[in-house]
Amino acid sequence: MLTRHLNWFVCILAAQALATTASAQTPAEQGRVLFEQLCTACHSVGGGDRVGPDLAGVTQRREVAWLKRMIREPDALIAEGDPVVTALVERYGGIIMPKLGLDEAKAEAIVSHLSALDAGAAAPRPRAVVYGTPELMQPQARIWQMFLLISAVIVLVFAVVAFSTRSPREVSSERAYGLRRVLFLATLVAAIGVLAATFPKTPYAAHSGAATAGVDRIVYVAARQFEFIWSDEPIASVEDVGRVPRLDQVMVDAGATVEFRVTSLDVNHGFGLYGPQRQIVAQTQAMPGYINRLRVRLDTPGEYPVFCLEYCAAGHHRMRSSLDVR
Ligand code: HEC
Ligand SMILES: [Cu+2]
Repeated sequence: MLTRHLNWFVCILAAQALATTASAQTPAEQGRVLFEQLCTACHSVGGGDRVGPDLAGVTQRREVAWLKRMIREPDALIAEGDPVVTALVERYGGIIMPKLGLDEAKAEAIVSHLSALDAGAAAPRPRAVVYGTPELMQPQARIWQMFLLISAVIVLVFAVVAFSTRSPREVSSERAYGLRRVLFLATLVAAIGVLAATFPKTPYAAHSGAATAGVDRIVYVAARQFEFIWSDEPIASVEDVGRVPRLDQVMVDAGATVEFRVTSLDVNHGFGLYGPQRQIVAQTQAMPGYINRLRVRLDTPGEYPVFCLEYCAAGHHRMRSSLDVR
């Protein structure tokens, strides 16, 4: 199991490491780009644990030499039985931090970025996202009651039919076929009617071309194992991560129509947007090589959690984010 995880991560992350070309100015700035490209999928700084530990304060709780080794060759540290790493591996569910093929200079750059964050010198930290236990609130409760009601009706119909055929009965096949024809035509008329009534309301017409009429805000979302990256500009590849400014906290005006442009940097993910009462509001797939547009008007102020809706590997349950409507 452990080696399977390891292989998995090494594969994905080796590809990401290859794609990395760091040519930023100061070591801390170079470290920031590397960190966003290679590490934020599993680590936040001050935003809570992800697949790996929250790295806020890590430069204060560990020696620099140890940190650099951990960043460069976590596999060797683990193999040596380093007590700190051994305890961490146990705490983080046996998931082993991958070796990312970084050289000394890059490891040093990342450590200087982390030190700058710990010194409070750099950009404001992303706020910790805290989720309460999801409760079965009003919308779900109503859907559940409706489901029970419809199920009861179906069971009732089956029961009536089953009991009505207990003793043999004469049935005119001509009348039965006649009834069938009537039912078929009635269903057909109803289906065409519903289609005709709702077809003009589909949002797809507005989606054709580059039309953004009626859209107040465009938000780009790039999913990857195991995070959602938000931006006001497109993020199409791992190289864009760290270069294109990220939004740590997405704020949307209540009543605004938002167009999410959703893609993935690795495997398929699901972009599931939930409302303040934890009811699902909208969802689309996040697919590598595609940009899926999702338009939603967000009327109710509150915190809208975002969860990955497609099992995407071992850290899937950690793939959560949120946006604020005010
Ligand atoms: C695939 C997920 C993953 C990625 C990517 C990853 N890490 Fe880790 N990291 C972990 C896990 C999990 C641990 C906990 C130890 C373990 O289980 O191996 C960890 C532990 C650490 C620790 C020790 C934390 C402490 O409290 O002492 C540091 C430092 C660290 N990682 C830095 C980095 C940096 C820097 C990068 C990017 C270059 C990175 N990690 C990329 C998963 C990851
Ligand atoms: Cu997932």
